Amino acid sequence: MSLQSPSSEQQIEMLTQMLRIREFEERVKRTFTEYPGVIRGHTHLADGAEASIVGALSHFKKGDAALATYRCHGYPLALGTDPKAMMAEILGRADGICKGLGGSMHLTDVANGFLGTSGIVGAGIPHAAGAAWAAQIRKKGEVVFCFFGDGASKQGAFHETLNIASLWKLPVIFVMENNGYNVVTTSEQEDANAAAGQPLAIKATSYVMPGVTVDGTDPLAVAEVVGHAVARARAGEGPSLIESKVYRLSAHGNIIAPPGVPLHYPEHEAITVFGKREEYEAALRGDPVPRFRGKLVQSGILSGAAADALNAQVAAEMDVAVKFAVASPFPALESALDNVYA
Ligand SMILES: Cc1ncc(C[n+]2csc(CCOP(=O)(O)OP(=O)(O)O)c2C)c(N)n1
Ligand SMILES: [Mg+2]
Repeated sequence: MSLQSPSSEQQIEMLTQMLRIREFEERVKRTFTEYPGVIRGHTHLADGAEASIVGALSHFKKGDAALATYRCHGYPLALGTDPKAMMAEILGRADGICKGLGGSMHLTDVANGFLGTSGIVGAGIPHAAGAAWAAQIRKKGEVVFCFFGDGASKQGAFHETLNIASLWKLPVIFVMENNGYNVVTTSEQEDANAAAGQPLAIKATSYVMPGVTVDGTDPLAVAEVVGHAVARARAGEGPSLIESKVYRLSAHGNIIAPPGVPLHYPEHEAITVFGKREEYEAALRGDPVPRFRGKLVQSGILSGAAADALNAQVAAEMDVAVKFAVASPFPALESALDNVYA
């Protein structure tokens, strides 16, 4: 089945979303030094994965759902969650999207189809199958986008879910974002010690579904393969597995510092821990955000001036989000047990 290529407007929208994600996360990073102590939990950034997130979610329609891991700021931003409410959530404030009770690792925005995230590696995968089962029962052609990391593909939950999703032909698209790292384990170590079979998309074969590896730094390439998987799922033909190859441009997560202690993200672990300066610098040269911007300018889809204006507009939007979040009050103490059911 042939897919329509994204129009110029759609490509500009993709770039806008990629820039918004990058700028938002730059603010998260900067907030650690500009407002020391205001972020009290862990944050995990997705810089390097913006093209994968935006390319995949370019097929999201109202009624669809998405779930992700703790590396989760990009998905709700791409789905329309207000960055002010997201930043307030990360700062644990009452105006946060989860009223300040979730923080960075537990962002949820059901109204926009973002069903949630988890700090437990692989936890969202069976949840996605549940949401897809509900969609199948509703019979409206809705699909579920399930994002997780390469490390999560070694969890039992991944294998059990792919099995049942295939058997029941659930409308779910499993997007494994392979960023080459699993906290302090590199791809090479994973390949040798933890992953029986490469590329990881080969796992799909065991569960009788399509499995494709794609360059996750190219939003158009991701949109193409995910588009086929979405069409298949909407047609009732079942799930697919996409291995989207990205690169983790930041450290695994921030280091939690006590309030008042200035904190910088360390130079990326690829250099400081693994001694992979060349690998890191090559990944920086292929940074998907400036690369896609350059591609649109070069092809005449966007003028240089329009691209600069877009950058400025997005930066201003995210400055407002930080100011809003910092000014937002903390939740009332009595709300601490709200939404606790057991
Ligand atoms: C069940 C479980 N086991 C171990 C951990 C510790 N842990 C946190 S992140 C992580 C790495 C996961 O790697 P990957 O799935 O590739 O995601 P990435 O962080 O690279 O996006 C691990 C092992 C955890 N949070 N949950
Ligand atoms: Mg990983």
